[in-house]
Amino acid sequence: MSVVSKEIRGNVAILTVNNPPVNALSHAVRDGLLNQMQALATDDTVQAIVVACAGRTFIAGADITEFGKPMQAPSLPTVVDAIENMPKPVVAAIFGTALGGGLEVALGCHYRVGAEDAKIGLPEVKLGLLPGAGGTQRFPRIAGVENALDAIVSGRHISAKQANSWGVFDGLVDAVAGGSTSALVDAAVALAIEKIPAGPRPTGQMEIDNSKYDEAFFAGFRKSVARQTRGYFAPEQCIQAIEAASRLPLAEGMEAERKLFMACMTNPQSRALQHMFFAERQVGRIPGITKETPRRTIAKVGIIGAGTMGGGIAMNFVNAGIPVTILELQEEALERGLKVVRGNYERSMKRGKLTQAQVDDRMALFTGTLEYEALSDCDLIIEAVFEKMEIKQQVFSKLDEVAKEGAILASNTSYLDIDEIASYTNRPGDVLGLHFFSPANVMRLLEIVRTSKTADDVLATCVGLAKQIGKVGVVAGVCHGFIGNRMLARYGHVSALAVIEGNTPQEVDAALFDFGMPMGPLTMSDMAGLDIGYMNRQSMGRENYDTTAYDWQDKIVELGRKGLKVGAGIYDYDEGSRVPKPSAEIQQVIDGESARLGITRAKKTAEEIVELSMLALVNEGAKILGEGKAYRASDIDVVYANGYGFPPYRGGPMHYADIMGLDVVLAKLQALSTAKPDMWQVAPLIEKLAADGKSFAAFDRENASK
Ligand code: 3H9
Repeated sequence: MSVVSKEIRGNVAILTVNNPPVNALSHAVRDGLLNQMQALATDDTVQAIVVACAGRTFIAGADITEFGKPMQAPSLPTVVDAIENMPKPVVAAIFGTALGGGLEVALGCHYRVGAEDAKIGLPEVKLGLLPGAGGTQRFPRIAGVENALDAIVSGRHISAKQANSWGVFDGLVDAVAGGSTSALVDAAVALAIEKIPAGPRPTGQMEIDNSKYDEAFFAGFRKSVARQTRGYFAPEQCIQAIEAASRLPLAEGMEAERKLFMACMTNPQSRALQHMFFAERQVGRIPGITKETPRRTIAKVGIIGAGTMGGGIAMNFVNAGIPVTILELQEEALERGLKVVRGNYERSMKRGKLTQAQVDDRMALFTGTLEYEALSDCDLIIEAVFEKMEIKQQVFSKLDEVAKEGAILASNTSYLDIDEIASYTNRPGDVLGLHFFSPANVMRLLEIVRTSKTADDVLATCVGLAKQIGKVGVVAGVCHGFIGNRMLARYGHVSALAVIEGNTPQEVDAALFDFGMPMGPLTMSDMAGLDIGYMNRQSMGRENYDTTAYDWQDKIVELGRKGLKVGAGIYDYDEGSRVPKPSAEIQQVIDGESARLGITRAKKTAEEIVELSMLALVNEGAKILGEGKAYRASDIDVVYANGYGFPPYRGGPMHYADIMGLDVVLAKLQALSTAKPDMWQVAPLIEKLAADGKSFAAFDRENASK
């Protein structure tokens, strides 16, 4: 079957795009659409046209794999213009997701019919782009400037019902939900026939009443999104393009859009964001796991521990409709935990995200228990108890007694050896780590930690489950801190040392905040609680870590300043406030410690702090990769962007290193290693890749083809 086929029904031609998996607008599709349109323009037997799609969705956008390669004509704007300029009505039949260039094609059509469960969107901004085939010009004309700003600057998916209320659709039909689209196509054909007398209604010729869209209006909008768009290049270009739409006729607006689109396309952010897009889709590919690998059914989940973590983890499953039994040892703790969960849902309700009935339905999926035996019918049991091996040992020995055969037993540990945890059961193949990030109901990252004995079907099940509960699940091997926290330790080391060697905490934090991190590392330590690192160091023994870097932090904890939770840490906090304020007392502690250690304080520049922090992340990332504890460099990028707030527009630390060039990275690491050999042992993988003139991306590609 051709990528764009034609069926004639009476005097209506139905063009069907068939380019699995998502009908992306590859060269063949653009060419096919244009050729068919050109032929139909002069075909007197056809008086109206329907644009439909085969498979699981309407066109989901331009073909991202073609970006960065020379464009093969026809361009998408040419195709969309050709559709809009057709002398006979053209109707789009939309189901699944009409995204990006796909929605632009639909906007080029004169009318649109949608399935009720369809979604539309212009998500280009998430790829560092703007809708470049007229989307910024046509969408405001049809949906209004406010709605266009909302949709294009956020890139979010919009339900057909909402889009219908904005005037995007001319009719909705019943949900398709993976079934047949024949009723949708029938409705589109009927509308096409109905519109023959009226003829085309080009979106581009619709007028925008721009009296209220003055500079102040756009300035107000910019301010309203400033926090979410900080550091990103594309959102501002999107706003300027929509501003152009509100002031200029289509042809001139299209010119403005093209210039802004090219500025985005050539900005490094777009390459980084496209890298993230594909990286997130790679994480599910696990060597040795195929479609044929059996999966276990997860119909009921048990959670041990109703603290913040346990409750948050439980919410993920309940939100996906999976009932949860949550175990605590004390009635009081159980009640407290369930109250926190209810409170979270009620806050969502207040923000209009859930109805009372939905809150009640979700709470009904929770069962609280004080007895391990109540977990005996669970298909997956996750423990989220205190981080101590003896406690984990007790929990897993007990689970081994009560869990049914075939149940998956998971630990949410952040650091502990899961091989050892598994050894406390008689079924180590059923054991793995499911490391959620706090707050567990919000953070997208899930590290799926495979032990030396985890069975393939257990791993495959959990990889699928991650997607089902809306997480991005990255598989890691067992090592101290797995991927994310192992790298975080090196990053924290750099910032702790920078402070004792001469910078103030706020200088270190500002450098990394300005780089794009949501907060600096020292603010983050205050937030997480300084006592965690303190206890960890106490258990390690002074000979096993860099005391110079951390003694000042230990002093702070010993002053009773454990961080935000007690209103004082590295920073001061006003009563009830989460805003860190520089502390004169702490600066004295730091200066005193520097003097005690005989350090002559000298400031590093913000650039130096950022560079050292990145080198620390990359060097550790490369060790993790070289040891096979991560499958891909891009998996590491996904971990850092989704679990630690690394700015996605920089593509993750490994992509960042590729952009620097691994030869440059190696030279810098070697210099650091000469000065501080203990801290900066160069990762052998960086030495090897740099010697071969290769990048981490090349390493990933080579491994994928093995
Ligand atoms: C654009 O349109 C620019 C224009 O404005 C201007 C031009 C001048 N291209 O996500 P999934 C692949 S920018 C190529 O796992 P789901 C994907 O890599 C584009 N490939 O499925 C994966 O491949 P594989 C604006 C694409 O059901 C497979 O399809 N559009 C594209 O969870 C399945 O994907 C977007 O940004 C693409 N456009 O979600 C939409 N899209 O199996 C991007 C997907 O080999 N796409 N693939 O790993 C999505 O958001 C989701 O894929 C979608 C389906 C919601 C459609």
